[in-house]
Amino acid sequence: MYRLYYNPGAASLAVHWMLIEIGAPFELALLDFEAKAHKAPDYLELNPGGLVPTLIVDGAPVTECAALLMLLAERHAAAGFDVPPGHPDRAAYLRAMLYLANTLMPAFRAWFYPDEPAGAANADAVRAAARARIEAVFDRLDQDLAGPYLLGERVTAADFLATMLIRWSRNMPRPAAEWPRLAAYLGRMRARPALIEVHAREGLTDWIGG
Ligand SMILES: N[C@@H](CCC(=O)N[C@@H](CS)C(=O)NCC(=O)O)C(=O)O
Repeated sequence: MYRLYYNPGAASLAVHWMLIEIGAPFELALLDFEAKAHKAPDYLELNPGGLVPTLIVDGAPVTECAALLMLLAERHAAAGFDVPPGHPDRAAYLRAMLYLANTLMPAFRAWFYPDEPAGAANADAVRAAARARIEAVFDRLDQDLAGPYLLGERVTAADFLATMLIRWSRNMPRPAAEWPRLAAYLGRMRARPALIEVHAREGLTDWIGG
């Protein structure tokens, strides 16, 4: 039984979504960000950065959204989301996961927490730079889309990460859906029943329900 520490719509969403897709038994632990539950000592023992997600796997905490997606895909390979060593798409898979985690995720961090890098006085400049970086990634994803899904004909762990990150652009000046191939891609991903289900379970009503 897995246990997922989450906050609605946060970086835990992709993990929650994959847990539903693979049909693994899990329980949820909601962290109230307003109450700073993610900075409480008992949670910091699990996740010293005070971030979500944390997934308890075989009794031990594992952090980092991208790592968790790859781990779950590998542990539940029958669900078909893994790209194992030796597979022809392996290099593209590793590249996609690390590119999204290293490039797009930190840019969103800067967009949503613009005071962090250089204080409130520089928040506008940080946001502008973050927006430019995010839009440059969307240019590239739009160009690189290898088929109906990120790596081609089938959904992999990379699609969970990409879709969650893309969702975060929904209220930005240029949401990802303004890129034509990304819009078609999102149409396919957003039709997945488990993505609709995770929105319902996390009480999210925009983007999918709205
Ligand atoms: N690199 C981490 C980033 C996680 C992250 O930034 N989570 C955000 C929510 S999307 C968070 O916990 N924010 C609360 C905070 O920073 O206090 C991961 O991929 O798991």
